[in-house]
Formats: sequence, C-alpha cells, structure tokens
Amino acid sequence: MKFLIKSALLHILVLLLVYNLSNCVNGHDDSVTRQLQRPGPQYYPSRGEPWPKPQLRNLYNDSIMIIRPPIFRFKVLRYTCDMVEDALKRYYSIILKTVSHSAPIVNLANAKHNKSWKSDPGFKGYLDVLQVDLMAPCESMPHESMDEAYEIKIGTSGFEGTGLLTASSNWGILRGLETFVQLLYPADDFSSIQIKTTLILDYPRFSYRSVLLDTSRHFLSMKILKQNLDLMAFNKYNVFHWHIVDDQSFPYQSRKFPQLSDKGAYQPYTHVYTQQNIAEIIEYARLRGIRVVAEFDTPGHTQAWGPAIPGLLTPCYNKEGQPDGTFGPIDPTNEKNFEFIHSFFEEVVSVFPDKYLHLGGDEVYYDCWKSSPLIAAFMAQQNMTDYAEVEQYYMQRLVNIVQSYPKNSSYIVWQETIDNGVQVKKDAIVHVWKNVNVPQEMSHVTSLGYKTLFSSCWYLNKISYGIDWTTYYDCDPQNFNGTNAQKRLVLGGGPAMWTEYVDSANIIARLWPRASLPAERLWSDANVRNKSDAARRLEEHRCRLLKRGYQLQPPNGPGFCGVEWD
Ligand code: CP6
Repeated sequence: MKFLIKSALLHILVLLLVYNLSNCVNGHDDSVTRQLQRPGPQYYPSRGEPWPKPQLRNLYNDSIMIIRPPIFRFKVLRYTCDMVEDALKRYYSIILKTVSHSAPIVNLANAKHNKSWKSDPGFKGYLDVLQVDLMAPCESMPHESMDEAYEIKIGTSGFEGTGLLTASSNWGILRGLETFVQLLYPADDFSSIQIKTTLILDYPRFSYRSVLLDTSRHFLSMKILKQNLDLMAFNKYNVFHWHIVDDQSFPYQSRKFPQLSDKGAYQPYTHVYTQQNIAEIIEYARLRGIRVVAEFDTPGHTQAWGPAIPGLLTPCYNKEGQPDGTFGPIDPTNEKNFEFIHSFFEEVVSVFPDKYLHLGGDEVYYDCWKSSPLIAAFMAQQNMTDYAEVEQYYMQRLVNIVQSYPKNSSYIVWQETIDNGVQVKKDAIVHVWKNVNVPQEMSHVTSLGYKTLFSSCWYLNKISYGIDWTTYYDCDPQNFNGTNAQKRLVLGGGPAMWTEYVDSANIIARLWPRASLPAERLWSDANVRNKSDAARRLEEHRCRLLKRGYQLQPPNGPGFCGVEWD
C-alpha cells in the first residue's frame, strides 16, 4: 500500500517536472514575439472564444485559471455511459494536442515569462478538475428532439477554484465538452494554457443543423467522411445528410439488390459503401451526437439505378416514336417498379436507424415523360392533364410505401414536391433549396403548415475569389414574412456540398471553415450577426482546428496561425 502511494506520488512528480520543463523558458527570440504583436488584420490573438457563439457568456473580472495538462482531469458526477467516457477521452487528447502544438513555439519564442502565477492579480487558481455532471441516464441514439443544452461554470462566484459542466442529457455534455476545450487558449508567450473565469448557458436556436455531402458525383473515402463528422461535431452540427446515390454513381451496397452497386458504382467496385462501412459511419456519428439522415433521391436523379433494374426508368422516345435508348425518371406506369421500391426502401429504413429518410423529389425533368406514348396513355387512363400530376402520383405512392413499414418512418422532401402540388402528410418536412424567391417560398411552405428546412443560400460547392463567408453569415432561415407559428415550423437546415468539382482530395478544405458560418447561424441567437466580431472569432476557430490536425482553408485573406507544419 505504502509502495503504491509512493509510486503514485513519484509519477505525479515526474509528470509535473516534464511539464514544467517543456514550459521552462530561457533565452529570448524577439522576432517571433514582435511578429505576434504586429498590429493589423494579419494576426488574431487567441482568446478562447467558442464557435458558434454561446447564447449567454459572462466573464468575471478578466480573471483566468491555468490548466496543467498532466494534472488536469475530468471527474464524472452522477450518470455516465460509454458515449460520455469516449467523448472525455477524445477531448482529453485534443487538450494534449493544443499543448504539443504550442510546445515547438515555446521553444522558438523562448519567452521569458516563467510566471509566478500566484502573484498575478488575474490568477484565480489552477483548474485541475472539470466536474462533469450529467443529471439523467444516457440516451443511446440522437434524435430530432434531443436536448443539447448545457451550462459551464469556471471559477465563478461560489465555484472559486473549480470547473463544472452540467447538462440534463448526454447530448448536452457532448456540446459542452466541445465548448470547454474551445475556451482553452495558449498564453501570449505560449508558456501556459489558460481559461477565463466564466459562466456559459447554452442551447441551440434550431434543432436540425445538417451538412449535406454528395457521395455520387465523386466517391468520398471513409477517412474523409469521418473527418467531416469530427468537424461537424466541432461546429455543433447534429445531422449528416448523406446524399448517397444520384445519376452519376450508386455506391450504396444493398443487401437485397447488390446488382445496384455492381452495375451503378464507379468501377473498380471498391467505390462502394458496404453495410459494414455504413454501420461504422452511423456509429461514429452517434458517438458525436450526430444523426445520419440518408437521401435516396427519386424519381429524378436516378440514372445510376437503371442498369441494375430493367424497366425501372422511363424509356425516352425520338420524334419517329421509337425508343431512343436513353432513359428518364422512374417509370410510374410500371406497377413492378412499386414492388421494387417497396422492397428496396424497406431495407433502407432498416439500415439507417434515424426516424427520418430524405426522399428527394427534386428536379424531375418532364421532357422524357413528354416523349413517351406509354406515359401519354397512362395519363389519359388516369385523367391527368399535367406532368406534375405524374410526379405527384409517384411521390404519393412512394410516401405511402415508406409510411407502411412497422418502423413508422417520417420523411423529408425537396421543395419541388410541394411546388408541384403534391400532397404529403403533415408530419413531412419540406426542404427549401432553390435560391430564387426564397422568402416567398418559405412563407408559402410554412403557410401550408409544413415543417421546413432551409439550405438556399448555403451551397458551399459554389466558389468565387475573395471572402465569401459574409453572405452565408447574413442569411437567416427565419427571414421571411409570416406569423410566429410559421417561424416555429422552421426546424433549421444547413449547407450542402455537391461534389461535381471536389472529392476526397479537396472537400474538407473547401467545406471548412466556410460551413462554420451556417453552423453559427443555426446554433447562436439570431442577433449574433456582427461580421467583424465573427471574422476575429472565425480566424481563431480555424486556427484551433488546424492545431487539431485538420487542413482547412484560410477564411479571411492574408494572415497566419502559428501552427508549425512538418
Ligand atoms: N443534385 C441533386 C444536385 C442538385 C440538387 N439535387 C443541385 C442543383 C443546383 C445546385 C446545386 C445542387 N446537384 N440531386 C438540388 C437539390 Cl446550384
């Protein structure tokens, strides 16, 4: 027993010594310090400001506490579970990364500030423990009404010398841990990690905060999908909208219909997501409080489905009334197609556990239907005069099929479904994406009583020279004329990254930190809209994520982070 205590003490001593040595500073290189103090927009000092901005944050008398990584630990009170323990490990290693990235700079800068903290009037003690108080048992799957609120107290009155993170759900603990590590920042001389004494009360403005990735135009590797989930969690996103298949390729490997990816995936056919890959992504997302909402877009955008399922797509006709060898949207005149759809989506809802499925329904081009005598005959028989009615017929049957399974799924559709007059159930969610007459569309869709998602001004696949994030920042999902009840129907939304011109090589740097702007719009209070304040905080946020090992593009033009690359 005595030996155990002795060896534990020895361990602590050694750790302390190593830590102090790494911070011990002798000699002085003025050039680095001067560079850091250079005025102007090139360098934004770290201040430990979280992104997205919390709903409420009080600072106390400019006081700080000091974190000593070898001593610092999390202490769980009341409830915990694997998901919480896993998050504590992740965030602990992020804290260590912050140190190791500062270390070479400490050596370089060799600042002479081997401070005696005790005599500093702003010093309110060492923060050696963050108490993590989860007040209820964990929920296992993230869901549409999960509670993400949390509270952080660092050395506030009544809590001097201590740190506390409280939440009534594990989702709040996840969000709060992210904020907590963002509060840590290196001192100006990089000799220590500090945190301001603070009270934070935080919760999201919108419950649905998604990032859309398209894995059809280009295949995205598992590594990149996971990196993107990491970055989503760092920005408090909670839905991965997986636009998994489209015209160009069908990477989803189906259990029941393996021919879909055999014939529709990019060849060689390692460009597929196996059932195991998908389970891995869902689990990786779950541990970060992120739902995976899969989109299987029909009846348009289905060219890659065609080769595997003969008869699925409408054959198009030439002027001579002969099939011309090309195909259009799914053929609703073929009853067999609904048997296939029933069987295929039955698998899909069992593979993706989220209650919601995105059914697409966008950009159904009528030209092929217009060319087809079979469609004409069908329309005559059904008393239809408009091609939108053909689309409505298909969507209605699709929706009925998806709602017929025991799982009791709900679904999301792109705005055209409603624009074209399709009636969907009131619990459907309508996704507004077109960037024309946006306020009118939002008013219209919500006036019909539909829950609504918004993505119109967040098409991050579109790029131009210069600073573009300000337009993403100005845009607001509730910026339309409507009653409070209409505004409340807006659940959120999020950016989209269509992958015609990106793949695993460049998608992360192009998407981030630009996707951080909608992240703040969707999480923070509506009146958080000051762009020069945002620019400063965004710069710190991007540098912070570089330190964590992600390669993100610079958002503000010339400058530097102080991260040493190999
Ligand atoms: N693919 C699918 C796309 C788009 C949509 N659906 C799209 C259209 C216009 C722009 C960006 C993306 N590439 N299936 C629309 C939701 Cl600007």
